Amino acid sequence: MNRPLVGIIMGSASDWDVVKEAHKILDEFDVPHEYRVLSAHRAPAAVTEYALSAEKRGLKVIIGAAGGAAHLAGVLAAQTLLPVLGIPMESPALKGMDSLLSTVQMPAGIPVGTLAIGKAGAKNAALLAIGILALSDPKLRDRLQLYRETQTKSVLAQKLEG
Ligand code: RP5
Repeated sequence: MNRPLVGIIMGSASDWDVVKEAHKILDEFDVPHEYRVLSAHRAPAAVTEYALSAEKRGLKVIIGAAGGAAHLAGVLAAQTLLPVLGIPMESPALKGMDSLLSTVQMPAGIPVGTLAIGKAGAKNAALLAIGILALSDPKLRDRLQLYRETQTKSVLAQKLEG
């Protein structure tokens, strides 16, 4: 098994149904990746250990997914120079607006590349991670191009019943 290039961290196993959309896309592109539950408030020391060791372990991008006062991606980003992408979970109380704002509204100095709330964000986080890796991997870039072309063809082939 190749060393993982992308690390997906989520705040709870209850996020997995959404976050696995990112895992499925990375699988589809054969991008070695790992995924695990680590919480910034329930397991802060483990989040720190993960972030501090990520670059040395060969990771290139980290995806952080959390809901509520979702500071997980920001806490990861604060402790690594790797690019961190954030997926706000759709929380029951505020439909993910809480997660979105607490992920996207990072004060200047520590960026988190925040994607959309929920499954669209999970898919796009994986695609953005692939885009970052593709900058130095021409074969991966070709696959990303093919993915886009296939997507375009499928949109143009859509038929509406009238
Ligand atoms: C966050 O709290 C998690 O990312 C999850 O979205 C939310 C609720 O977690 P559970 O109470 O379902 O474990 O930390």
